[in-house]
Amino acid sequence: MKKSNSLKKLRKAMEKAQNARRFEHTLGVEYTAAALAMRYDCDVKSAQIAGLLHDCAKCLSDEKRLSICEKNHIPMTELERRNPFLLHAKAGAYLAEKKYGVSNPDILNAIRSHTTGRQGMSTLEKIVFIADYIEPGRKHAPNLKQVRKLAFTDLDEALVKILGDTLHYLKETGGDIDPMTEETWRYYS
Ligand code: DGI
Ligand code: FE
Ligand code: FE
Repeated sequence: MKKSNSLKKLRKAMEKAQNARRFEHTLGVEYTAAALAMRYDCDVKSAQIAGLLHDCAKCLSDEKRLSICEKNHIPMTELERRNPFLLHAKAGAYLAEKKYGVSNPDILNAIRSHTTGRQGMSTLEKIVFIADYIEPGRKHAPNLKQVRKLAFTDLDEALVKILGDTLHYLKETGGDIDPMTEETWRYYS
């Protein structure tokens, strides 16, 4: 698969790597990221590649995600070890580079930061983070209608709203909050 990051090949690869529902989500993120890239003068193909690959490690087992990170000396926090689903972002960035032949660091960063965000995100990183949340297949997030409109009006405001709603949801459900999610929210608020 190396060096073969044409969109068609990547779509085929994701169809194989993911279950049907996740693959639908992947396609939704691909074209939503493309639309946001058009709106915000970002490279459209990069947005498509990042959208297609952002969840490439989502359908692996937790053991596999942990072993990818361990073997390749990717630093993990205690919280990530306790919630290895969070590692699908870091492991995904690794696979995007080594297995799917992506070398553009902005695309790799967008995959790596797509769940918690981070300080100083690029426009592409914000686009993928937001597209992940608003793509048409998402149905249950609060304020979805408002956030979808906001995404095409003000990228940073949309980012803050999504992070705020996610933190609120995690507090309500008692989910372990990654300090990175709070840090990103604080940074952009
Ligand atoms: O992989 P997806 O489901 O498409 O989307 P995602 O990678 O953004 O993951 C979404 C989930 O991640 C959602 O249920 C909220 C959760 N999440 C985001 N930040 C944190 C978090 N979960 C925990 N436990 N802690 C966080 O800080
Ligand atoms: Fe994800
Ligand atoms: Fe996703």
